[in-house]
Amino acid sequence: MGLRAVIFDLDGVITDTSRFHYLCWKKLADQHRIFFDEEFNERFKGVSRKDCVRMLFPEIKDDVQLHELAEQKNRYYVEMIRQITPADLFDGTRELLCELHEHGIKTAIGSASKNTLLVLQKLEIAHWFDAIADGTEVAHSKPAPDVFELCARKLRVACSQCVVVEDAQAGIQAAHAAGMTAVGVGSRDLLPEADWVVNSVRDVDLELLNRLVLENQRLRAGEDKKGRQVGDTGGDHWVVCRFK
Ligand code: B16
Ligand code: MG
Repeated sequence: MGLRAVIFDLDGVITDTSRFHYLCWKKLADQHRIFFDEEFNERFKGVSRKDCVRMLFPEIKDDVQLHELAEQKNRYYVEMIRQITPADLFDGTRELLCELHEHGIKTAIGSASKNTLLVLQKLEIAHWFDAIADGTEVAHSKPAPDVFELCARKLRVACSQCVVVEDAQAGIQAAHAAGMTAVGVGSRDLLPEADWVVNSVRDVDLELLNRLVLENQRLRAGEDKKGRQVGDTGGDHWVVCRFK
């Protein structure tokens, strides 16, 4: 019972690379005179490069052409992430990881990005995690549960004892599809399905994560078998009973 592992999304959760992804898609879209803005970009968060390029160019069916466009975007992105340094790690990440490790909680990175290792190397934090799973290792990207299930297998922890920290709606859905608890980083409007929403990792601590896992485990155990929404008591906290 209780929390045993925390899986962190990479882009947009522990560093601001989601901004870089946006700027690179925007550059590509502008070159092709396609409208692209931050609202449209929300749909790209947590989604594989291949799926993003299909969304940006829905009229193009030729795989070779789509692949070349995706490669172009990636060249822009790789160039941009060269500038990342350890100072680009979001505030609170190091402290949270230390707290988790001190209490024997395992940690992992679960990212859709095929550039995950490069970004972790630039941040100099790859060795802080017990496991890393990324877009190079899974067949289906978020909202499919694959990358988080792979993290759980690598950590040898049951999915029900994992919390995922995510900034993308696709990532929240992937966590839930894996049977994990999901903490959203961002706004409740954009992450309506998250079990809890925070502004940043600074607002996350062991006590919160443990409480959310226990709540979901109680729901799973059948305290509310009706599959209805269990609203809460106030604040911005509400739990969706998914375990029907
Ligand atoms: P790449 P995450 C995701 O990373 C990004 O949110 C998403 O915008 C990007 O398209 C995807 O990685 C693939 O990235 O082109 O580097 O393989 O949020 O799951 O850490
Ligand atoms: Mg993300």
